[in-house]
Amino acid sequence: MPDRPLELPPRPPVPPALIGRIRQVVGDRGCLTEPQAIAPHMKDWRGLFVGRAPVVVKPASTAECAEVVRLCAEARVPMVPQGGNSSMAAGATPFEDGAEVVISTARMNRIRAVDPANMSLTAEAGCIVKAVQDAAEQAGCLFPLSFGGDGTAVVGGVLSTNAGGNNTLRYGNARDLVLGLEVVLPDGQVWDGLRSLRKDNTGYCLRHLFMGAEGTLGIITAAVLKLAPRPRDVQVAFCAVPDVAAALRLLTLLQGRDGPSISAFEYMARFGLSLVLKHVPGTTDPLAGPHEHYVLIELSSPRPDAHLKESLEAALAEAVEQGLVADAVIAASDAQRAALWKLREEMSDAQKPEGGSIKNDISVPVSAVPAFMAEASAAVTAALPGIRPCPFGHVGDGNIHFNLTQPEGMARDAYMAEWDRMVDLVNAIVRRHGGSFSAEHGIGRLKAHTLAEWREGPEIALMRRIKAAIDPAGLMNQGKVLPPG
Ligand code: 2HG
Ligand code: ZN
Repeated sequence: MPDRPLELPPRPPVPPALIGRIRQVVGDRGCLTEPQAIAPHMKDWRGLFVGRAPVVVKPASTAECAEVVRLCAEARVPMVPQGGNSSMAAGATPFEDGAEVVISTARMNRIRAVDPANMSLTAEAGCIVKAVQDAAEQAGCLFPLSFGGDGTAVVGGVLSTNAGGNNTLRYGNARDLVLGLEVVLPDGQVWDGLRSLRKDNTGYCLRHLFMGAEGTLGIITAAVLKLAPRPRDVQVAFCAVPDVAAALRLLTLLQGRDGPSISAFEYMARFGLSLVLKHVPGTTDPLAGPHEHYVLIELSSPRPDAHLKESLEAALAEAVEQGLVADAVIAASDAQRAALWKLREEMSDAQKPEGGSIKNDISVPVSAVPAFMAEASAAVTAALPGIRPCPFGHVGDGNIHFNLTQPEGMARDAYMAEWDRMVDLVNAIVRRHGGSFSAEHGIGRLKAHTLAEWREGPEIALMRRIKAAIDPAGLMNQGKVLPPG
């Protein structure tokens, strides 16, 4: 396991009197202290860290949340904001010393308003992303943020981490989908920035500070989200490509023919697909024989008569002629479309039964993906023979999950002890290509120490000054995002 101790002076335990005062605000339902009830909130989604806290608070409203934060701030007790607790970087898990109050947004889960004429929707932080997608659909619209974990992740969490997902190349990251925010600040004040304006040039754009801050600057309690027109023609193809460079040439070809219709362009290697086929019941290989590299393409349009199937068929025929596609299938029904997407979305879970997985959520310029993949595979294989690279992800926007499955037969703990060595090797290559060590999963506890190595000049100092200005007592999500010091 990666070793990420809290580099702070010892912190005092949470005073029992504070817990009593919090209980008066949120009631018994909102104040969990039973070990069984709080256990799920102590462990990060990846199972890398198990923390401890004497209480998990679940306010039912912004007013309750603000009062809880005010009480903690008054008592100088550190707080850990938590959404769906599905952070891939342990951004929402308390440390092991039991000195923090976990504040979960789970009960703040109302859709406050849907405004199809303004193409916006106002949701509270605890709304599951899938519920927002469903509410948008009922209004004849689309909430375009979509990823494998969207049935667990919640609005506050995806905005706090600026999540990406499968449709970034068309609709942007989470922060691009936000018009306004409501935030409980670290002293308990509420900033009501729930404006739903498309144009609003009124000074510094504060909402963007809280997105990507992973709860270190306050707790996002609600957001006005942008909607898009609901697609009525959606086509999905699953293609075998001879190599990663061909995948990119296929992307360029598609962009030239039908760029605005591309809503996803995802990469999978055979190894990852073979794990899905092996471990996920009900999955089958959609192509006749095995291939080393695959892409999943989705085209979509709000026009029911967009003829995307014909367009996709013509593009793929051209790609076959050019040697960019070896084999392909286009889904002929909703069920087939879902089955093809399942192969991609199960990629993460399918790695778990194979033992330890070291994850690199990296991005490089799209054009650099083939070189990055070749160099990174060679480097890790040379450093640890038998290691099994499992690259997949959002190649259309340059974000590759360069995951590394442990060698067969190696002890899991021994493999996980290689975490930093493997990640450093990969990151050195990412850096050479002008990429990022954290593309869409955030920094959390896992990568806080790395940030300092990657940000030079005034950047870290500026971040620290912003942190000090908004959270002068430094109580929000200590030890996450910003490197210690
Ligand atoms: C995905 O794209 C997620 O499926 C998870 O971002 C990636 O498990 C991972 O590394
Ligand atoms: Zn991803």
